[in-house]
Formats: sequence, C-alpha cells, structure tokens
Amino acid sequence: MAKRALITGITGQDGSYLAEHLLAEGYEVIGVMRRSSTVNIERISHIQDRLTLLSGDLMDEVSLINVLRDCRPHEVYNLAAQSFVQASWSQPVLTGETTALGVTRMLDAIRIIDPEIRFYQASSSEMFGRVQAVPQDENTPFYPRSPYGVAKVYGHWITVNYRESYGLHASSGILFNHESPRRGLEFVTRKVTNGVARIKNGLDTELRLGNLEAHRDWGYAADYVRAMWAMLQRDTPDDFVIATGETHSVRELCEVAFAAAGLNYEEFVVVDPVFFRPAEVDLLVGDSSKAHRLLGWKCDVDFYGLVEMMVAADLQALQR
Ligand code: NAP
Ligand code: F7E
Repeated sequence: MAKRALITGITGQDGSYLAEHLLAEGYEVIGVMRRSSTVNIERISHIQDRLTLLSGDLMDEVSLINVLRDCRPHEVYNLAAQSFVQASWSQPVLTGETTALGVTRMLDAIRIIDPEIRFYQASSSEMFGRVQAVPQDENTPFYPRSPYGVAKVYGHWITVNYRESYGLHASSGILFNHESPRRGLEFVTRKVTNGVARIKNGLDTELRLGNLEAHRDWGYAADYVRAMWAMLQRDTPDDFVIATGETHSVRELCEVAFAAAGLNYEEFVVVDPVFFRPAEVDLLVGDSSKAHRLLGWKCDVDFYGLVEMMVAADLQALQR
C-alpha cells in the first residue's frame, strides 16, 4: 500500500517541489489549500491530476482535524506560513497566528487524530537573526530579528516540545534560503532575476533594491525538499540545519545575475530606502554537517548554478 503524505502550503514554492519528490517516491499526496477567490495552483498545475487537494487553513483547527480525519496520512509536512519577512512588520499578528500558532493547531490535530503521524516543521535560518556564531548549526542560539523570525522560533520550540511532551515523531528542518524559478517575485533572488529579464527585453530601465550588503546562504529548493523527506524516514525525530555552507551578498547576486544576461548591474540597480528593513539579518551561513552525516544529504546546485538557472527561466518566460 502506498504511503500517504499531507502537505500544507502545497501551492507555494517548496510545496510544489516536495509534492513532485513524494510522487516520485511512490506516495499518495494530499495538499491542503486555503480558500481564495481565484484558483491559485500555478506551481502545481503540471501534477494536479496526481494530487488530492483539500480545503483547510492553519488559522482554523477544525479544518485541520477534518482533513486529517478524511485522509489519514502517514506523514504531514507543515510548509504553510506567512513567509515574507518584510510583510511580517506590517502584519505581525497575522504572521504570529499563521507561522507560530498554526504549528500548534496542526500538532494538536495530529494528537487528536493519530499521534503516530510523522510531522515535519518548516523552520528557518531567520531564527538565527543577529547571529551568535559563524557558521550556524543546530546548537547556535536563536536571536530573531523580525516578527517572522520570532514566529518561527515559536514554531520550532513547540515542535520540540510536542516531541518531548507527547512522544510525537516531530522534526524541525532549519532551512537556509532556498530559491528556484518558482520563487515568489517579492523575494530578492527572483526580484533580481525577473528584473534582469525585463531589462534585457527593454521592459524596464532600472531595478530598485534595498540593502545590497546583506549576506545569505542561498541554495536550490528542489535539493532542500529531499532533506525534509529524509528527516521523516529516520526512526528518531530530530532537528537539522540544511544549507550550502557558502554565503554571498545581495550585491554579488546582482553581479552574477546581470552578467548571466550580458549586463553590468551597476548601470541598472538603484538603492531605494523603501526596501530596507526595520532590523536586518546581516550574515547567514549554515553548517549542515549533521545532515550530511545522518541523512546522507548534500546539495547538487550551487549559488552560481542557481542564479544562472533562474535568469534563464525568467528570460524564457518573457519570450513565451
Ligand atoms: P511560499 O512560497 O510563500 O508558500 C507559503 C504557502 O503557505 C502557500 O502555499 C500559502 O498559500 C500557504 N499559506 C499561507 N497562509 C496559510 C494559511 N493560513 N493556511 C494555509 N495555508 C497558508 O513559501 P516557501 O518558500 O514555499 O516556504 C515554505 C515554508 O518554508 C514556509 O513555512 C517558510 O516560512 C519556510 N521557509 C522557507 C525558506 C525559503 O527560503 N524558501 C527557508 C526557510 C523556511 P497561498 O498560495 O494561498 O498563499
Ligand atoms: O531577502 C535583502 C533583504 O526577502 C534577502 C524567506 O524565504 O528566507 C527568506 O527570507 C535579503 C534581505 O529573503 C531587497 O534585506 C535587498 O537581507 O529574499 P528575501 P529573507 O528575508 O532572507 C528565509 C530563510 C525564510 O525563512 C523566509 O521565509 O535581501 N534585500 N533588497 C531585499 N529583499 C527583498 N525581498 N527585496 C529587495 O528589494
């Protein structure tokens, strides 16, 4: 009998790649979608006929209980969240309700329906914020710098707490930034690669960005979802840092992305204070040696391969 996996956030970047990965592993895949006034399945339309899509919302515990009761999954991947850091300052309470308390709602729903369900929580390197060590690993203390980071710290610790309190098979993946051609347009990598494609095609003449000196450890989303799955295949639940181990600045991102289209970023990038944040995370770089050792995980695509892939995809999309 095929194993059943349930994914919250299936319409998002990671949800789409994880669904592809689980289908390839022979799973029956159920996706939870919140109601919206328009259909929002662009990222999963190519696999839609192989998925079961059910209605549910992290704000509404009864909807989660009903979904679990109806489909009785073996594994739950909680990817849903208000995931845009900048928006978390303008909607801090909504971010807390979804990104923090939503985790407790799902964990309680699991306890009620079937405590044997294995659970994955999408934790984040934003929890490290003002970093207390370089590089960051599973033992680095948290110091979040945004309402989003604070909410993710809650989600992480409630996952650990339900594991310790109730013996749930609950794991937390502390994932560093991961990107792809399916990344939302508001995140800096996609904003830059889409901007490059628009400038190359004469649709824009400049690209307005915020802090060019922030450093991130950027990997490829399709590599990272393999780690999520691997965590739930272990006998023992645990926490893992998933990262490339390399850090690059937003400025370098611009340099590489514009160069991939034969352009010089200095001629097009304009620094605009509107895109600066009230508090910044200056430097992230992860140490995933625990994941290498215990999950056999490593990434296949590096920063340069990732940026070139995203620029090529955005150029192709505009040509279409
Ligand atoms: P994303 O593209 O923004 O997707 C977020 C998903 O959450 C969407 O499917 C969204 O649905 C859904 N969602 C939002 N609020 C919801 C609610 N109240 N109820 C049900 N679903 C809701 O994010 P992503 O990049 O795939 O990231 C996946 C997860 O990993 C998130 O939890 C994020 O915080 C975390 N994370 C991401 C990264 C990264 O670099 N990508 C790194 C570390 C952790 P709609 O389509 O309806 O909006
Ligand atoms: O910003 C700087 C910005 O919005 C990266 C989410 O997936 O990863 C993501 O969060 C950096 C920041 O991602 C612009 O100030 C400069 O330093 O692409 P971002 P993020 O905030 O790191 C973590 C791991 C998550 O968990 C989150 O869910 O880029 N930056 N200029 C800019 N950022 C944006 N968005 N737009 C700019 O114009």
